[in-house]
Amino acid sequence: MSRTYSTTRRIKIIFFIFALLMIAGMCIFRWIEHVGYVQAFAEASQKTAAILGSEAQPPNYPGFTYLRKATYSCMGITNTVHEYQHELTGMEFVLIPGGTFMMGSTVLEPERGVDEAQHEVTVSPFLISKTEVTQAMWYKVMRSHPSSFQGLHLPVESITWYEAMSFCEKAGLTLPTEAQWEFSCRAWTQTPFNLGPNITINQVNYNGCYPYLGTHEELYRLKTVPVASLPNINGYGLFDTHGNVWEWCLDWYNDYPTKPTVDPKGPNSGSRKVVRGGSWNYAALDSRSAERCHWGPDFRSDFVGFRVCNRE
Ligand SMILES: [Ca+2]
Ligand SMILES: [Ca+2]
Repeated sequence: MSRTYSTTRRIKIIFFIFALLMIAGMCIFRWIEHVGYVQAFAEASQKTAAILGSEAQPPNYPGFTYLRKATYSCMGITNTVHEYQHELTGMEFVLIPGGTFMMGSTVLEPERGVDEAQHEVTVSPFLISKTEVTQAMWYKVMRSHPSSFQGLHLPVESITWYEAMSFCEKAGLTLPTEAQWEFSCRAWTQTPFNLGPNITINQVNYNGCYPYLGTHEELYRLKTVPVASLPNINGYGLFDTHGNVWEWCLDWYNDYPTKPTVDPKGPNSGSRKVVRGGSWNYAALDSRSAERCHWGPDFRSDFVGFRVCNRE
């Protein structure tokens, strides 16, 4: 009896040690992976800063007037960019210098989605609007008032992906690709938000009943707010990349590629278009820089709008 018992016990101990070793091994692997991502970000950031620093003359973009050189700092990262005004709409754009970054969330990010696997992406320079498209801008181009919450400086919403594309066609613009959206949102940060590891309801218009990693109730505004009215400017001078309205992207939704890509535009076909950035009625976790959501291109709601980019 005692021999049987001690054999069983020995097996249990061996199994326990084996399990401990497995867990320790996984932790070390995840840690090494995380450190690798941090280094990749830092190297890419330095390269891009060097490229921009060597560029004396701002490039010309047809349909845009050059405004100024501007410097923005966020999370200890400083970016100097050129800014332009779109002549037809009057909207201000930032020239995002482009570069190579790790798109997606790190394995250590709380509340991350399974579709946010980190992968290396290179984006070429592009112009992106500093704010979501407002109702005033929409009216200027489309001569209609489709939004549920009415106000000229509120973001336009209740427009389908097709209607957003129709606005773009008429204005000589386009939607950002998902990669362009995340690159300009992050501005080289790798924290869950471009403002840091967390956000507050005073900075971002999300559903305050569901703060990120929080248990206490916060303010819930129940509506959109005027664009650029909350202190959430990011390291590239963009407002409301977190919250207010979700933003349509150009891409069909699908799993990310696993290999490094250059200027990815998503799959050739699909049934749902990517939206990014969360909104006034979604939890703070949905505002994370890496968060991906998707709806059919004919979906319409008072929490989905868009921002715009220049055409190539
Ligand atoms: Ca937004
Ligand atoms: Ca998601």
